Amino acid sequence: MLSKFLQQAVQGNSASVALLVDPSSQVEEGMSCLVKGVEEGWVDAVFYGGSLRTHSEEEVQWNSLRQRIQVPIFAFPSNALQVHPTADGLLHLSLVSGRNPDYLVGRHVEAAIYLDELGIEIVPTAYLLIDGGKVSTTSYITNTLPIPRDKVEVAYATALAGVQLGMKAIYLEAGSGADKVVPINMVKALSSKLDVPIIVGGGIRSAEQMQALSQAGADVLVIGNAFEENPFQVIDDLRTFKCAVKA
Ligand code: 1GP
Repeated sequence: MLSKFLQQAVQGNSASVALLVDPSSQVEEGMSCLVKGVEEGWVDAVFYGGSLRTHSEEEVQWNSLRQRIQVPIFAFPSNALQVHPTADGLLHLSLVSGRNPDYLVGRHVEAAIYLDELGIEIVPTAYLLIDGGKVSTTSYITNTLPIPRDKVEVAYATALAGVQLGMKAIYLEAGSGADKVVPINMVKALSSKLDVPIIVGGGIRSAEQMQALSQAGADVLVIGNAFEENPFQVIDDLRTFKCAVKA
């Protein structure tokens, strides 16, 4: 289901949108907005995951998502051992922008047999952390440096290496709650040269940013913090973004 979702995203006129639900946060407040966003066609998928797991009622949260929304829920975990058994697919992230073996392959070894037993669809994904204007949780936790914003060639070579190693998607990550989204010229450069779906996330807070990233060639936009903070505003922005494309 995940590769089909990505394939459809590539074929669409504009970027698909995934809302990121972090297990460490209470989603209940935004749930009705999420349901509305899905029903009205503004939200195409849910990505589920985060760097920390502190929510004791995670199973309740997962079941509630499952019952109330009709779009796929894909696992987007910092550790694949955290994948929910009924997830519709796994973005299996390898942090190729960093040089920390744990996040390049170590965690993957630990989770390999578990994932095999789950039988979940896995999409190997090159995860590139790009400087989003402040130190991100990912950078801190993984002890890796993001790619500087002006190093488009470095980002391209990194993503290309991922593709050459067999990865089926690229995730350009400015970091959760980033001050600045991934640079538009970087998205443009990578999307024009690489033949794999490009997922972009981190700091997306407005319809204008969605529009600009989509026009630059992003296939999937991931929105987390903004939705947690003001779900009504995000649904409005998604409506603006998606309606502008249709017009
Ligand atoms: C984080 O890219 C996602 O992994 C989403 O970022 O929370 O800033 O929207 P935000």
